Amino acid sequence: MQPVTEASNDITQNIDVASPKEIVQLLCSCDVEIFDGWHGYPNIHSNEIIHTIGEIATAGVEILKDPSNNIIVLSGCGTSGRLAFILCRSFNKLLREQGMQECYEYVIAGGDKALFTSQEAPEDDPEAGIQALKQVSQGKRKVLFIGITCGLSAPFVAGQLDYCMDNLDKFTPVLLGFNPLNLARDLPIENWNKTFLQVTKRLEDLCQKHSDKCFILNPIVGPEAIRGSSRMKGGSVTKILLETIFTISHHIRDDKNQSLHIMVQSLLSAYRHVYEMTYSYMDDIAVMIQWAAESLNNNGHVYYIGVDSLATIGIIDASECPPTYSSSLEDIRGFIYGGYTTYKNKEGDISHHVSNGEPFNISINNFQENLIDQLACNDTVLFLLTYQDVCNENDSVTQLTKSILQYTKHIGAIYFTEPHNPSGNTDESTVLSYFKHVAMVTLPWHRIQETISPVFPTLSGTKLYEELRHFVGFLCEISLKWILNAISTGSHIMKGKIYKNLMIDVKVSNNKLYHRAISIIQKFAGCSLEEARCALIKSIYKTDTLTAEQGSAAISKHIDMATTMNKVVPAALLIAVRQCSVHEAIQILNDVKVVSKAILMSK
Ligand code: F1P
Repeated sequence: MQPVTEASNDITQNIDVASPKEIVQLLCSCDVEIFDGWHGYPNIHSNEIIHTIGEIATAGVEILKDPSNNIIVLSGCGTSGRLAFILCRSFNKLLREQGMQECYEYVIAGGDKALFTSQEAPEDDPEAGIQALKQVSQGKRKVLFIGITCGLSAPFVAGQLDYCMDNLDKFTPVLLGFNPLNLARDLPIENWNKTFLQVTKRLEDLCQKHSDKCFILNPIVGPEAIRGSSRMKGGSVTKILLETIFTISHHIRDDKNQSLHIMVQSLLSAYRHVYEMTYSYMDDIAVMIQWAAESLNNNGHVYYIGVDSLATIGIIDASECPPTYSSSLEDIRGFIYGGYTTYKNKEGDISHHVSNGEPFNISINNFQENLIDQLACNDTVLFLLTYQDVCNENDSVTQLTKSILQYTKHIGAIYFTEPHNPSGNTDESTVLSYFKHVAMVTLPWHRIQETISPVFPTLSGTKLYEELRHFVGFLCEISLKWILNAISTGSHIMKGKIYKNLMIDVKVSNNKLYHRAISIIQKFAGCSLEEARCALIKSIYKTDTLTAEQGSAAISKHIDMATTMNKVVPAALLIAVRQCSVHEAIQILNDVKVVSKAILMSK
């Protein structure tokens, strides 16, 4: 059986021919599975999952008692590592505000470069994971380690979990992912002696022996809207669960008598209210998908411009498009006021340390210096703002908006009003008047307040709002994540990148994606696994006759070659479907341009 995270979602079978509004409706129907679950598997509201969330939150409380000697490490690859970064950034800010020492650390395979571009090789390397974990936890007494891998598959995380299990006196390992445990990846990991499934089984056994020392959190949220695109539901549920866990850890430090079960339920319900509210802005999201699609279809660009944490969501959404849609690094980009100083990643400004620094230029200054003069009418610019941001950056947002308007009319804003007092003020309406379209998003604060007030019986009104300001920030971020995921996914669908609900032109840039590519070829060509594998390798080495060496090379060798190549999987598909030569397949792709059309013509 296929892992749930790699399966095709029945809901989105026709998403490739949907209108922008229909795309948003389909994504909405898919995302509800985060809350309602899928096919009777345990979901985020199941008792055992709520219990585990409470247990991990309690383990967090122990760490927070001594933040100078203890740390919480969040680690993952790709999107999972990027979310680890955002979460650490937010909770360290909360610690600073509470006058405490920062103790959240993120680890991302490939280091900070991977926050902006995909870094393939380290994701498949358990030893790299172990080394990164050793480095970050050196000299610490207790470590709560959260290994995030949506597919229960990343070798980088497998190595780290295994290392934690060898050192249980110091580490409390937690595995976070979204497949049933028996569907964890059971394929050999190069240069290592265990599969992910074996590591999972070891952890499961240890959880039974030491129920307060190791945890597995794996609610099932159903297959992704675009097959395997775990940045979507996988990323959202990662964010929801970890924010719930650590918000609780921070709030029960002084008040242990609270019912953990009620706390968890209440916070999760708040996210559901926000999910419902977000998709009620369907028409606004559809307008922005249409704009972004027009830009991508006319060789234009989409730029997200934001302040503080909303900007980080924008930068991350943009960074996921090249690995997900094989798009160029320039197609969709994100920028943040204050650049790296505000971004607060560990390695600071890395634009000077890399050969092509352009995708790493993330500050508004870079946008103003390098891009604004090149803007054209086929570009879309979307501002990501909260009420507070508009108050703080009023003049500069106004100036920038006016300058952009000289070049393009596709300038919009996703604007989060002040939920506690959404009546608005004049500054706000002046700034917003420059945008051609504004999605005015208002969090359902009254409903949220009703849901969470039993958790904070001594607080109400403004006091409750102030106490939970950071949580309100999380709710705006998840709402924005849903909106931007819809815009970037929808616009690539309208560019013809998707066939049914499948990204055919997937980059073969890590082990998981190599196996996904073979399964795509097998499914669409209706051929055997071996025939699909051969077609893929022929496409990678651009040859009709494989040498013995090519045929038997390690998977990592194929990945090394394929990572920098274009249209490897579409060409392999044509080879398998038409039984044609590599040359002919490439010729067809060059003539037809839109991959899904080339495949359709060949079926
Ligand atoms: C990690 C990951 C994804 C990325 C791509 C390759 O996945 O880097 O974030 O989108 O699918 O793999 P996982 O370990 O969280 O399953």
